Amino acid sequence: NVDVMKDVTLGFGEALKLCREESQLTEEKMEEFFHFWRDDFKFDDRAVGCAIKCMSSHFDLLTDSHRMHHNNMDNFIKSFPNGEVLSQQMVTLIHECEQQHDSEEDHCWRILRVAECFKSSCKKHGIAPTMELLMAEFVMESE
Ligand code: M21
Repeated sequence: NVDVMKDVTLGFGEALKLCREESQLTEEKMEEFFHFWRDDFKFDDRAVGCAIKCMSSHFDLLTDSHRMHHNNMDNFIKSFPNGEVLSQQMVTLIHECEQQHDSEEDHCWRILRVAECFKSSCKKHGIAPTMELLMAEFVMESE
């Protein structure tokens, strides 16, 4: 399961380059998307939320109201090896986080809060990938 989350993170992270400019996210703030899973990652920069919004739109994962498109998210996760073992759980966790933060009207801030909530839910459920795994795979992919 942590392997599935690793693959989804790296796949999702491929959109970061495309989204830097529109989200005003500097490389020093987030060099690579998988740093999202670091224990010291700070959820204090609105631009990170804007980047996740842009990256989600790139994969067509948002509805017109900038909430998760359940069906598309399910299919996106299933497009990774063994994604079907995690897709429904991830959709549920993200949806629960969306409900907790629904009153935030700014899309970038709300999505940042949802992402933070999602990260802590994943840790609670033992499906967060380890930094070691992510780094190792990232280095392999870029070689
Ligand atoms: C998908 C792999 C790693 C993900 C990190 C960010 C996930 C945050 C999900 C937010 C989706 C958009 C929610 C909109 O309310």
